[in-house]
Amino acid sequence: MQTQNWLLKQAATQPDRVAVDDGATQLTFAQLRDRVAQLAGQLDQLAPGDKVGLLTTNRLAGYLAALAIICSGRTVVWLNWRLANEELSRQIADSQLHCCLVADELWRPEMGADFIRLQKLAEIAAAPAALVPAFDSDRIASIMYTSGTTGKPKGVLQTFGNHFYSAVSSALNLGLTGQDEWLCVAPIFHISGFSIMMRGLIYGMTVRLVAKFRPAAIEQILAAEPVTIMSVVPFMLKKLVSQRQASGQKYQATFRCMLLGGGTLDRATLAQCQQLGIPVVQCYGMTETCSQVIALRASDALAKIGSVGQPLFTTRMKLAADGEILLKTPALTPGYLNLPAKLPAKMVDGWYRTGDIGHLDKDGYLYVDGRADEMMISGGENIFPQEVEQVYLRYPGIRQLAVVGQPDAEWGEVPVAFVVSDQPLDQAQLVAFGYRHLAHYKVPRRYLRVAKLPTNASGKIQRYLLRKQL
Ligand code: S0N
Ligand code: MG
Ligand code: MG
Repeated sequence: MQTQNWLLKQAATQPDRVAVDDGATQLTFAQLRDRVAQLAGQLDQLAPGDKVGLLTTNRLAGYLAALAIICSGRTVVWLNWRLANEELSRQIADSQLHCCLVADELWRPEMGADFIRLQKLAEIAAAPAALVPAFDSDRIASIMYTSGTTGKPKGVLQTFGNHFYSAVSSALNLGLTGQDEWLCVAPIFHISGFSIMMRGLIYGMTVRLVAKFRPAAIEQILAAEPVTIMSVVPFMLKKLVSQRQASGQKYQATFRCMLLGGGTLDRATLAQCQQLGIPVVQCYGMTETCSQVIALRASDALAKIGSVGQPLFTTRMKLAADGEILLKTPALTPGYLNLPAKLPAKMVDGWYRTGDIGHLDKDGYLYVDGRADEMMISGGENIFPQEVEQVYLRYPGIRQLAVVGQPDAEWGEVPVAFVVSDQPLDQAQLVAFGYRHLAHYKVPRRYLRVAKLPTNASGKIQRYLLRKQL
């Protein structure tokens, strides 16, 4: 299947509608098309290859660069700017990038010649390029890395078809009006944020781009601007609730949906949202499904508090005997970069095994109860203990360690390490070591020295026993 290039389509049919607004600059779809064509021409001069890395925060320059990459027929490889250098290097090597675009705010002089500062790209003399006229549904639009139980990050392939089905399914659930404006403070390097960009192009909707999550500033936007929908993770919603309680300020009456994903939220905060009239719609999805595939209807939000809802129109869901959530959806990734056997290994009879455990109520609404593996979620970021453990096994004197999640009121969960070591543990040095080699959110907050780790008969660490000790 082919569709007309979504940006060209919107620029032709509603050229004067605002496509993106970062609070300082507003670009209509026609202006966005022209800016993207200009950047695509500059990108062609670099001859960056068919895959281009992008390291950016949610700033307009990064937003434009992403669109220039995909609208020039290339694939954007999203890089999480919170990662440590060696983590980024592994992903860049894995995706065989020749060129990585870097937002000015993240640029560091020690970055090599293949890292092109967006400012430098904008200075290249070039004529605007002709953007690809159509998007093939099977073409890879984007790649996002996720970690896993092997501790090795995998590049999730996302096609234009995946993005299209995802956006249409979301609209069939949440509805779509000509006035919709979606606030995007969720990182665009995650599918929580990038899916908003894609919806913007597919719906012809304004995206209100916000570079940094500051609760008071977000509240100000929701109180003063015609934003109708915002995507949040639990951490963000808790901060916004506290902010609202402190300020007493109300959001615009047109604000109709706080789309909550990326982890579970405690019932007390959900009840506070009810009291404050914040219209929370819980949803469930992942990088592999190009964002939400299961969601509540706004009308069910109160009656089904705590549930993530029912499958969206194009998704089917069932539970395995052990409660694992299984999915069939056209938004499912066609696979992982360079790892052809990986997705088939996660399929059972044509169903995708999510790794999440859940249960259904009598009406068929899904509740997510936990994970089949050891993954934890801190502030919407997934952490696989194996990845952290592999790094710390390089630390002098550490013979064995196990990282487990400790419940945390602010972040949801934070990593804590149980360590078998020849030497006494220096907490500050252990943290400093982690900060050099890992994204900061992956670094254990505490290190507990133990004589040995509990294992079962086959030698596997029994992490649940460690979690009990916390
Ligand atoms: C929560 C965020 C915004 C916190 O970041 P903030 O406040 O900007 O932090 P900084 O000022 O940069 O740093 C301050 C200190 O905090 C540490 N830190 C930052 N983030 C974390 C974290 N997550 N955990 C622990 N610590 C953290 C910093 O390191 C710093 O400390 P020091 O100085 O010591 O380094 C930020 O974390 C954030 O943006 N989180 C959200 C990420 C996200 O969007 N995740 C979702 C991923 N899932 C999906 O994409 C699938 C689901 C989905 O698509 C979806 C999700 C939500 C809503 C809708 C959908 C949908 O389906 O459409
Ligand atoms: Mg506006
Ligand atoms: Mg940091």
